[in-house]
Amino acid sequence: MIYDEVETASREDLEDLQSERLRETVAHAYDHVEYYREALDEAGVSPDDIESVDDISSLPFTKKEDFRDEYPDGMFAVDWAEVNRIHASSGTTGKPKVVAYTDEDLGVWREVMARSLYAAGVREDHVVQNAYGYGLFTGGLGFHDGIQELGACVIPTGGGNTARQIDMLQDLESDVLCCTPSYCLYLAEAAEKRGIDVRDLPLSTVVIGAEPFTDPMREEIEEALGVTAVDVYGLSEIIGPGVSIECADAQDGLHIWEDHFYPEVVDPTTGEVLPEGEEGELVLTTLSKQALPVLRYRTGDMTTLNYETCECGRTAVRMGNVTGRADDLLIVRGVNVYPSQIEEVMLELDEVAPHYRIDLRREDSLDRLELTVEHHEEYHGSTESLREEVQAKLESVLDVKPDSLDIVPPGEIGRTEVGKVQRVFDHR
Ligand code: DLL
Repeated sequence: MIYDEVETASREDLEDLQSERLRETVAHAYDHVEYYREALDEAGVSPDDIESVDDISSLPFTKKEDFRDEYPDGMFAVDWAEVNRIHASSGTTGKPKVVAYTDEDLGVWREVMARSLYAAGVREDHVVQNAYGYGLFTGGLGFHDGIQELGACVIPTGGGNTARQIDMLQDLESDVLCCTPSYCLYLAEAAEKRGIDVRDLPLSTVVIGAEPFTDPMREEIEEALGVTAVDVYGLSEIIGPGVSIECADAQDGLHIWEDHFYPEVVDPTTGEVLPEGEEGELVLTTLSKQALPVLRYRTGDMTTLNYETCECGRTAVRMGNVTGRADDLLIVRGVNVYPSQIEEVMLELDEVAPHYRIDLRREDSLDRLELTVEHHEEYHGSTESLREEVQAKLESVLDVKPDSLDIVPPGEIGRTEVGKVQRVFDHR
């Protein structure tokens, strides 16, 4: 079942639409954003050179730093009088990235969010609890508008206040919960402490995103809450949530709404465009944004693209689940380690809970990799033998041996009730 027929458009029709919109977007950016005028002039590209999406690789990339350098409104392509809403993404250092929407942009966002929720299985008669944070973060209001556009009922709980979230799930019998993957686990745990098993509640779907997670983590969530967990992806610079989502039918890659966002996958080091199926950094170009057109944005997120028609019938290209970012890479004593590798190992073991932290330190000019992981509530065996088991598994996957591995009791590792979870702490 499809929300909008564009989701099943032929590649030819889609590319015609994308080409027309790309031409408009490049001209709009060139005419109204000094940053783009200079970047295009420097690259020797005129908007008139862009005839179709095949010409996109001649355009320069936009990077995170460009947003910071142009803080707060240097990337805006419309006057403030036309700006209807502002969001901002905080980041860990420096100024936030401020993003703007015209009334028309907000309409597109509502539309792609409604489309996304529909693909996830949400229908008009559903009660949808929205536990993404409201405010400058795009999660709360992005979901809120989409749920309403679809005609479902939104419960705007926002982030945190877990006791009330659980009451609402129980008393209002929410069908769908929208929140980060880490919060799903936190909620299940908090409910259990109150003697409530979320699996017994009517909740059937969670729409999870805003943080990377691996397949074993998703299985853990589906099991703990007794739900289907659908992966939703997006970023503030492009629009917010709603760039892509898995369909509940196949759960096999996230459909990118290509009539509004043009994807490419590039080699993160050279910037060279990679062939279909190869893993690289996702680069996105907005095709309809008015307040903030963005050309070839280096998202930092690692994924693949698959143009095969999905078994759900949608032709919209699918991106792979994002398990990490290009800059997640940890270099420990010269060896590459990705946090997702560690997560996969930890979650493969039944005795281990899905809560872990990674600490990196430097001692006597040597890197130290320290891991802490909780054992499951039901695990009553010896900590030492479990430690040996986890260590052996980690060593078979990682090219570097962790310097310490602590197995701690359930609840020892700090939980994130609001916002995005942090699992890696680099003290070097
Ligand atoms: O996190 C938008 C969002 C809200 C997406 C709610 C999904 C649900 P930002 O705060 O700008 O926007 O962060 C964007 O978060 O570049 C990815 O690194 C990461 N991210 C978002 N969704 C996923 C996902 C929102 N499904 C950054 N899987 C992105 C993995 C994700 N990482």
